[in-house]
Amino acid sequence: MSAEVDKLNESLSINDKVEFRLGKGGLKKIHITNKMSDAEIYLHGAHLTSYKFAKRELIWLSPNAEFQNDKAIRGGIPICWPWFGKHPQNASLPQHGFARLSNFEVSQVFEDECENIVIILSLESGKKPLSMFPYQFRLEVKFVIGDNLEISLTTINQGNVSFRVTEAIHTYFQVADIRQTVVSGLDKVDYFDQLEQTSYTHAGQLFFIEETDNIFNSADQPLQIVEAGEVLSNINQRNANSTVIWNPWIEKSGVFPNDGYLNMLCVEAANTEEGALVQSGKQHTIAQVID
Ligand code: TA6
Repeated sequence: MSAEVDKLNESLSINDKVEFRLGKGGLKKIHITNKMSDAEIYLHGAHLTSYKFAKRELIWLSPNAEFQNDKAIRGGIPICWPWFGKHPQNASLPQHGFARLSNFEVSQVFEDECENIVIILSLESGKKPLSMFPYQFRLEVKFVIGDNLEISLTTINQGNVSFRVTEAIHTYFQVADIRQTVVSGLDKVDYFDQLEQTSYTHAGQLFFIEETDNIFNSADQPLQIVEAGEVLSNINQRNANSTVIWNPWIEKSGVFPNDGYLNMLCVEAANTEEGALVQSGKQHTIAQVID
């Protein structure tokens, strides 16, 4: 495995800025250091596990996260694709799709004109059983790492028939105490409460006193995570019909450590329900930008 890491470093590393390393569980990862930010991305799942701006960590990763080829990493930024949640027809298929369980190839690594580091990881249909998703596709996950973090998923339809995907950039934000945290930008926005299976219209800021699993209709409006009066993150999304907000609270926090639910909040750019249509020969991109 370290020979593979050496090979990646020979062809794609950038001096003092981008280095391939052997990460936890022997999985390959990319370490990025920029002027103001540092990040870490595993090729398994194209999964970002850390983004620090001015040394402050913005992303929550479970201290109990498992790093194995056949498991999704808990925390960080899982990529849910080509379906979000349960598969609509076949419940035996993995929740949130197979991207977060797949090993991605490194397509491009470069520094752009604004000194951002750009990493593009890809996954192609040839590597996946047709029974999972019977279409010819290429998925590109692009990370632009600089004074903010931009993540985009581009679904490219390489076949002769159109298909739909549902998807999410399932970001786990780090907070000190979820009970002191609010999300603003959702006033008067309709949402579907997944726990009650009922639709509502939200009013004011969103605060957290219990398990929350809501799918908000999105007009790609800007959002903010604010804790005890301090803005922790500004979040913008593009081409997403939904924003999913999730905290499992105590009983459902599963592999989280004790009280881990207090330190995290998922705010996800997503295409849920009918998802996104990708016509033959065309592509679709969803993005989330965090600063
Ligand atoms: O995005 C919210 C959600 O779909 C929740 O319903 C919850 O199940 C969560 O994702 C985590 O899913 P996971 O498969 O990673 O345990």
